Amino acid sequence: MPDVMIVVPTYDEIEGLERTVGRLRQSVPHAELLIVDDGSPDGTGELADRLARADAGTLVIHRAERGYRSAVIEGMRFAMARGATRVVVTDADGSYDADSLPALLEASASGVDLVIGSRFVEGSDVRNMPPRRTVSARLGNAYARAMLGTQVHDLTSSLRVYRTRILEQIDLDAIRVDAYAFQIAMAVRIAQAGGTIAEVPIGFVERAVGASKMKVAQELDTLAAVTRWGLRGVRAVPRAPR
Ligand SMILES: Nc1nc2c(ncn2[C@@H]2O[C@H](COP(=O)(O)OP(=O)(O)OP(=O)(O)O)[C@@H](O)[C@H]2O)c(=O)[nH]1
Ligand SMILES: [Mg+2]
Repeated sequence: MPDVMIVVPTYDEIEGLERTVGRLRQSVPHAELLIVDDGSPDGTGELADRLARADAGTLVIHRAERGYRSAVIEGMRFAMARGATRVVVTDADGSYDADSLPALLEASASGVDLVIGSRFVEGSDVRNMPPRRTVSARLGNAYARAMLGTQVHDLTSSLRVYRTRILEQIDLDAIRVDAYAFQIAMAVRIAQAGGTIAEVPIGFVERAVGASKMKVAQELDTLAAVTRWGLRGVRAVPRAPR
């Protein structure tokens, strides 16, 4: 059984999926890769089946329901049931550089429960991010850091490596928020479960193909969730790494 499972949630990613999967498989050949597609109307699911037929290390789940959070959680559960010790989650659009993954896995192998591929730490290489997005991501992260009392600079990155031993201690069904707020909620839950969190610099290029599924509404939802949690005294202070 592979030690590492890469979970790639997809919705209408026909333009970028094959390249992204190819790069991930090349970068971390010992890992299995699971595509979780929610019945994409553009045929992403059929493309995923074709990729899986051609490569024993690529697997697919087709779901009738729709949603980033539930797709990621279903992928995490699949990985845990398969005996993986680490679950990578990343996007299908190729924004997160697959070549960054080995460094994240190294940090994870040293025992860190959540390794975040960070766009906002020394050494990261972010390209083509429109100023509006950079400003909202940086301001949003600064606000979340202040409200939740954490040091993490990129709470909303969707390239992450989770150790399954910490996922097993979290009630994943209790997380009701989605998109960026889901990323923050996972960091909060891991800190509350006594887990460790580290950030590793990555390469990031703003989506070049396909349409965005994340909208301004989700940024506002995230702001509202962080405000709610902060006022309620929720804190995301991870255990210090040994
Ligand atoms: N299975 C599934 N995947 C989804 C859903 N919504 C988004 N995704 C996937 O989640 C990943 C992140 O979505 P993106 O649209 O890239 O979000 P983003 O990176 O914030 O925004 P962009 O600037 O457009 O790249 C992509 O791989 C999407 O295909 C969904 O409802 N179901
Ligand atoms: Mg993206």
